[in-house]
Amino acid sequence: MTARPLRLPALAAVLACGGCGTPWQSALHPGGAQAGGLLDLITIFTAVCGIVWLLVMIVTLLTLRRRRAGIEAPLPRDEGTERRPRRAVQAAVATTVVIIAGLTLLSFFVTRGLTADDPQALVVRVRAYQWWWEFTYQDPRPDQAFTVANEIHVPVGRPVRFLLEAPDVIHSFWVPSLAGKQDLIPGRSNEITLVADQPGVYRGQCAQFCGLQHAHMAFLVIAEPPDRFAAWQVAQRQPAPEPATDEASVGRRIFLARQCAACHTIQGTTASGTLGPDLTHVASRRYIAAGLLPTTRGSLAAWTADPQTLKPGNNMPMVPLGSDELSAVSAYLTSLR
Ligand code: HEC
Ligand SMILES: [Cu+2]
Repeated sequence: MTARPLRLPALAAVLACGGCGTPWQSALHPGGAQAGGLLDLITIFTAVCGIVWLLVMIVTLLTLRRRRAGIEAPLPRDEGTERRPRRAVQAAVATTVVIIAGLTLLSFFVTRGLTADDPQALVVRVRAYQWWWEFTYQDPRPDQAFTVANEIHVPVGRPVRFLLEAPDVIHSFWVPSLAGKQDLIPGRSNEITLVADQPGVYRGQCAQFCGLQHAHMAFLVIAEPPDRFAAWQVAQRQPAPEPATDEASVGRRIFLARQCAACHTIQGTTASGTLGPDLTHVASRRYIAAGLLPTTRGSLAAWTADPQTLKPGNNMPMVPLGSDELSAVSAYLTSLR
């Protein structure tokens, strides 16, 4: 990872405040080298093109004024009067070529730096589904790998390589404050690498229309110091905690007996479905259903009771539960920290 942003302050400082609130979600508010490099490109392209536009407008206005004042140049009659406009056109063409070549080279080198491979990188496999994200942290020791959904943690300063897959339709992985977009395409694997230079919460969003709930396909990237990241990793590798109350253990029994377990995995139980998000530590995440609702006992209960009203068309069916059952299941889900 050698992409070092110039950190051009000008445009960024003025425009970034659209993304000032947390979590960050703005290409004008970079939190890492990749997004910084792209912001430099945006700034330089905008400045250069803005200057060119201004010059063209000035020349146009001057020409119109000359016309109106009746001092329009007569049709060129001989070599002498033609020489000046010809020189001007030649100079304009040469400048255009130089500018376009310059911008092309610049964008080539900046974007090439963004994809540089790094053996130190943390590797995370991403699977985008209609309409949620599955993240599997790879590990040389397979028993250390673990899976989460819709929220990832990354260590500040260490590159993270995302291996992008899409089992259903085309999606696009985009965390504007950390990197550019990369599509996830069925039958093909793409990659994107990013580094967060500053701790913070960054919001990502599917950036390729992928069906009814495309707009509800967000995720969070939480960048934290390496020791806190390591602690998070250790906690996520643990199996689900044992229910601490009677109600929660009734909830677990219902969860395992009903269809839930066919679609969801909860490590440490017999639930090992893979059609829906891994719920082993669902209550440790800030949102459920890909950014739709903050994680509270109430929202877990509401979601379980009627996922189709909250997120119409999503792939979780309504599983009929009595109110006591619902209460027990939500108690159990809330205990999955
Ligand atoms: C047919 C498969 C299926 C069944 C059965 C099912 N779910 Fe789901 N569940 C899903 C899918 C798919 C999602 C993701 C929906 C989305 O966000 O688009 C989901 C999401 C969830 C979430 C939110 C997880 C997160 O991290 O966003 C919870 C909680 C949940 N289900 C609980 C349950 C419970 C409890 C039951 C049983 C009463 C159940 N599910 C039954 C497929 C299923
Ligand atoms: Cu999508």
